[in-house]
Amino acid sequence: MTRSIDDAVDILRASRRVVVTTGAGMSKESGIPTFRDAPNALWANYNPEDLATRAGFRRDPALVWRWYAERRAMIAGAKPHEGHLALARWEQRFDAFTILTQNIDGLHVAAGSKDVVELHGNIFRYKCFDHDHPVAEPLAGAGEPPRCACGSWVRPAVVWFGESLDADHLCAAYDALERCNVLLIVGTSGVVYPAAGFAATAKANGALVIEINPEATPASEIADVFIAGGAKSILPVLATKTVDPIAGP
Ligand code: BV8
Repeated sequence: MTRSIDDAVDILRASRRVVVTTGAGMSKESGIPTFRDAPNALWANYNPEDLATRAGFRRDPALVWRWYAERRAMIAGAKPHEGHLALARWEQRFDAFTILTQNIDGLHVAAGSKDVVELHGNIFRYKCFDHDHPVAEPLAGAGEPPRCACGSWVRPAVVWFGESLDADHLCAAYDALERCNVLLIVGTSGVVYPAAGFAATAKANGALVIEINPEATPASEIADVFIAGGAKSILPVLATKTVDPIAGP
């Protein structure tokens, strides 16, 4: 692993424009279960297609509302770890440093990162199910799920399967991927699109790809460097070893 860390540091030192894409593995060491890692994986007891979809919500709005309320309560107690903080510190040492996260927990922003695209929304934001009306935080006990002023349901402002991502977010993501010298992929199983396609997009644009994950994923096949490890321990090491590229080596 030391060799791969040194290889990654060499690439980062020579880079000025960085994109980092993160998945649930980035937040695992903040105490938030991932979707697939047993035993307390989020999807161990639920099928995502039953819950994280419009049809699933229509079928049983109270169940989906409660599933998100349980996750929100757990996430509310989570704090950014040293890996999130390392990314926030690292940001100002490059010409561009964009985080494209699939996570809805808000931990990158909480850690102080400024250029964050929450591709799949944020569990602490709400909207109207039928018309996307913005909805302030519903009053506790306001029924499950509460109602929008227009009479429709209130839902979490997250992107469900089968829903398109926000056009501005996609535009920002592909613009950053087109211009970056390096894509850092942290803590994602690389299954859910369009985020799962970012590695191929970056490679096609001439960027180098570094992946940090305890296990190999489909992206590992095209990554230039694979670091087998956890986000909390690896990211601070990379950040410390990467001297300020603006000032040169
Ligand atoms: C869309 C929010 C247009 C809600 C989520 C192309 C091909 C095939 C299918 C599609 C395609 N394009 C679109 C689709 C359909 C679908 C899709 O991708 N389906 C999959 C199942 C095949 N995509 C969509 O619907 C997207 N919309 O593209 O619109 C469209 C629509 C329909 C058809 C065509 C086009 C919207 C997807 C967004 C869904 N919303 N979340 C909520 O959270 O409740 S997805 C959710 O699951 C997450 O956000 C994340 O994206 C995904 C989970 O993946 P990971 O984050 O990677 O987590 P996972 O548990 O899987 O892995 C954790 C990893 O961490 C592991 O690798 C583990 O080894 C590692 N790890 C563990 N510990 C650590 C660690 N890493 C580092 N450190 C550690 N300590």
